[in-house]
Amino acid sequence: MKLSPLQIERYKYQPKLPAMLRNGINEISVKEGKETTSVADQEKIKALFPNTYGKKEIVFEKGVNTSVNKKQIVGVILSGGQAPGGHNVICGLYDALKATNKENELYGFKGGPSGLIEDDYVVFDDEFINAYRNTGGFDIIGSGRTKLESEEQFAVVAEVCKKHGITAVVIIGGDDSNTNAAVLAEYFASHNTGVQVIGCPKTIDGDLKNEDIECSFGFDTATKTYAELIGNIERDANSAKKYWHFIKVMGRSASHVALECALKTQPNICLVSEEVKERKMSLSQIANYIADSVEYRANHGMNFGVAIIPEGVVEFVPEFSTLIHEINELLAGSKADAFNALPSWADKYAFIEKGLTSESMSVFALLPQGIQQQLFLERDPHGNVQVSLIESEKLFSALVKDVLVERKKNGTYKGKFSALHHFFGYEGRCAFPSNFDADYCYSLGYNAFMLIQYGYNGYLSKISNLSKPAEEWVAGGMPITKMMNIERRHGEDKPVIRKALVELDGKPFKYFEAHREEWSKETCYLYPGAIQYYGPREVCDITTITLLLEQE
Ligand code: FBP
Repeated sequence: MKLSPLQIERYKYQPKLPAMLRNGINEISVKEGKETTSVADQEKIKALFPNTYGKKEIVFEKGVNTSVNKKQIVGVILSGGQAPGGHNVICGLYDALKATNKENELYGFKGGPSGLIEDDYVVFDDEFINAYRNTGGFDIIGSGRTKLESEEQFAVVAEVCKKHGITAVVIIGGDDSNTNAAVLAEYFASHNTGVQVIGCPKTIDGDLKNEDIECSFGFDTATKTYAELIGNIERDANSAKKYWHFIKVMGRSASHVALECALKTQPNICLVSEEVKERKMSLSQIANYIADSVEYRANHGMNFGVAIIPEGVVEFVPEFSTLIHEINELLAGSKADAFNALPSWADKYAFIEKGLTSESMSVFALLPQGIQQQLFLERDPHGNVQVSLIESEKLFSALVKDVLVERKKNGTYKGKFSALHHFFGYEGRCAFPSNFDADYCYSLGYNAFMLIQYGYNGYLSKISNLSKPAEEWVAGGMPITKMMNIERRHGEDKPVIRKALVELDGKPFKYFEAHREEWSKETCYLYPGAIQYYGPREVCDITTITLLLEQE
């Protein structure tokens, strides 16, 4: 197989572990802390997790390894969307497992959680693992979005584990996957299977974080990749001085990715979905807000700019969510067939006009025709509008254009507005992990094995103090139940890890808020450039501005 020069070099990179994991397996001891309680709904969570609730938080430290040396056979799965560093979690897990006992084995279940149900696996060896060290992607075993959540599935997984003598399962995933990891851990404990479950926090969206988990892996590399591209576009905009660039960035729901990219590149505009919701902003308020920047800059000779739009923003616009809800109702069940049978868009439009409330119809009428059609044509298997497919970068540029046409008529705006559109998502999910993610992920995997070795079940691998150099990181584990509360999901009360949205009183947003007016008027662009893997620490190893601000 032909390899790129960077890939060859990255194979040689030795990820950095926290100091307490560096002295060799025989010198890793465990220190137990206080018993834990869940962040909310303690009695309910305790009742749902009688065997795994309330366990102690732990940290590792230098000392004599007192774990029982039995043969371990560990299964690992990757769950959900790709995130840079996933391969290194598996490499760290493998290295710790083999360093502890050469007889230990690591099974990789293929294609995500479904691999565990279908018993589709590979057994890793050195050659296999070495080909994936410090590389991006999840192609080592693939990933998937099947949810492991029912008793029937758990029973099948228990059988698969029994068949191979598996002693522990490591689930690398986001908030939902780790919620399910906790439920599986409880199932295994209550059925005396002896199988342990350990989770690892993954997602480029950055929304799996809380007082214990400082950040999910992949967020650092993905935002660095997008910020490089946004910075390049800013420089192009500032060179050509003739385009407004509307750039949508991934983040299914939370705006952490958009906010971090804004902190790194200082664009003219960055929408933050959580603020849109808090301030109950309408589409036209948002369009006017962006148009104010376009107008000011045009009046000062700058007919160019850059606006970052978070992927999930439209769902946070109250009037837009109402519209989506009404459309879902309008086409529920067999009504969709009647709609689809209508011959032309004009007929369909008349059908829509009859079915929507006048408030929603006026929102619908504002939308460009392409977006209107998207709302009705691209629907998921349950018939619901697929909000994530809405091209919100095009939506907002079209709405801004309409506002500017009006302002031109009034004589307040005299500039030229020419918009270009971009969507940065998949570009960042499989990049070579930054040094931070390579180190963090390797540590998460290595640490996950130490949790297994010391017999913990239902824990999340926890590495903290992440804004400091890796040697100062702290390795340990936290019971997943500590992060849970009860939320209403699909009409039922469920124990879940709370998704972390951008906090409007948090330091990252506050910093952005304090500077955005200046950024919207002046050209304050920052050009972060490409991720650097070799060179001074302050260029290569520093993590996100979000984390630095949160921990300053
Ligand atoms: P995870 O939450 O599973 O990590 O995935 C996040 C994400 O990358 C979002 O940013 C994006 O909206 C979504 O996945 C895309 O999903 P898909 O890979 O199914 O297209």
